[in-house]
Amino acid sequence: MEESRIALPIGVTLDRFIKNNQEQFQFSTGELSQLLRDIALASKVVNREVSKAGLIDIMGSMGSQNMAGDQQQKLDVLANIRFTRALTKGGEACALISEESETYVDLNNDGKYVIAIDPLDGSSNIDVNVSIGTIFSIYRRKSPAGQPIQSFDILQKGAAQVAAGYILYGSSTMLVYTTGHGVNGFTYEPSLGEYFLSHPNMTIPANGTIYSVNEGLTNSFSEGVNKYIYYCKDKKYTARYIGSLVADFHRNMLKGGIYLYPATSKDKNGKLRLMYECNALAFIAEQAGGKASDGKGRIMDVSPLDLHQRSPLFIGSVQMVEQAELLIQS
Ligand code: AHM
Ligand code: MG
Repeated sequence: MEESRIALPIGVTLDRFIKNNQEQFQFSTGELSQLLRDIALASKVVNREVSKAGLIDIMGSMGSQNMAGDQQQKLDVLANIRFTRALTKGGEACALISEESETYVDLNNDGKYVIAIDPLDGSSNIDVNVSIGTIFSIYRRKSPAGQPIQSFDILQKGAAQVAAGYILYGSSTMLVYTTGHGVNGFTYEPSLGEYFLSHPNMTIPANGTIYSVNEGLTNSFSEGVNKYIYYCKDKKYTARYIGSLVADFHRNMLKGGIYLYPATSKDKNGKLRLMYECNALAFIAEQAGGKASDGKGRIMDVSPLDLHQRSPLFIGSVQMVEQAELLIQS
């Protein structure tokens, strides 16, 4: 019988890609490369658990809440453990902050890097078999060594990120990351246990026709935000909203679009976290030629004051984000 699938040529693995591009890093000692490899390894373990979620008893709520008051899912907790362990072993990081942990996790005091992570984003979608993701940011600490100082080493602006990325556990699993030299995407081949370069030099179309927002909240958005939503409807744009930021962002990055989670009358700073969600995706968006704003200005220029600070987010195709800013500020 004739083989109906087209075999792709053996591609570049993530490991080889990281190694080949190591000299692009500002401080190319190999430690940042190792951190990226550790994150990739942990994501393979999480991927295995996510893909078995219907079969083994890891779906559903832990019955506990994280510090932001959200219900923790078992998989949230597991993913947090997997990434924390993977990043502890190598000694490259001095601190880890996570959406699932109240305070920072003290790692190796000689480590040069600080990691911010949302181990499992879109967690309300776990039980219903919808795409979820992991989001991470890597910063270089400012103090030379010793116990990291939260206000100095950890609470850095997004503009200080040295790397950022996400893993999308979807119809296939993808890892997308940047170190400030463009954005590259890798698809996981489960039978080989490897990520392969599948989306080199990713760019976001400058304009698009998709808008992604929780429209059920329009009554609590500002007039300016609603003006932009009416603008999208007038233009007959397509509404697409999964409720998993990574999945919504990834689709819009490939096809052109905008994702918005504005402030609401209840949540004055919106829902998303600056350090775990907004900054990482903002870095990727900008590196792909897109834009990320909090409605007033560039997300990556915001000075964080708190580990779990929230921020409104408008992100995606540059022309769409600029149009949204224009109407919000009018
Ligand atoms: P989480 O980190 O607790 O999963 O929350 C973040 C998620 C995003 O992935 C998603 O875009 C948003 O919350 C959906 O929120 P809502 O249900 O209010 O539309
Ligand atoms: Mg999240």
